[in-house]
Amino acid sequence: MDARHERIKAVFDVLNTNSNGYLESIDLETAARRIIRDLGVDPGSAPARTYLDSITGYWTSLVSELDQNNDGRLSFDEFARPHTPANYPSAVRPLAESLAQLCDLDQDGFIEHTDFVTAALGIGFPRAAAETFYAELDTSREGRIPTGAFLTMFENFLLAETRTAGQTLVPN
Ligand SMILES: [Ca+2]
Ligand SMILES: [Ca+2]
Ligand SMILES: [Ca+2]
Repeated sequence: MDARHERIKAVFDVLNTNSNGYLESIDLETAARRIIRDLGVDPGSAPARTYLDSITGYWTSLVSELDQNNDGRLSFDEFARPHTPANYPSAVRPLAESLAQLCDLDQDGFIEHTDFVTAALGIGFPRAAAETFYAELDTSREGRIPTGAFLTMFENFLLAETRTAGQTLVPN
């Protein structure tokens, strides 16, 4: 497995909270609701609703293109395929943008350290890996990263062929 697929597998494994070998809509929704709760965002607020809608859109897009046996769930091989440069703008970028908006609680254009780590923990990553990931991104050591850098990270994480920020999320 190359570095990119290792990262995608790490995401797949933490999102597959019931460890049944398949990603299902409930896995993504559970993680999304955990992130919203842990960030202390009102679930009825606009950023929370936009984020949940983007999760639904992301899932619908994945399943409609990839669920070849129509069982409503995705194996890792099915899940990994749409994360390509051609599919990213329509299938994945809206999710990245809504997550950035959600995590920028005070809407100042930056994602603060604590909010980034909270979101990473909500997805299901271990704290140590989340902290290392954050330190890789906060190159100016300000304790916050611009949302634009967050979006670049998200794209690189899923698309870069080589090792990139966030490789520490891959378990040894
Ligand atoms: Ca599952
Ligand atoms: Ca399937
Ligand atoms: Ca902020």
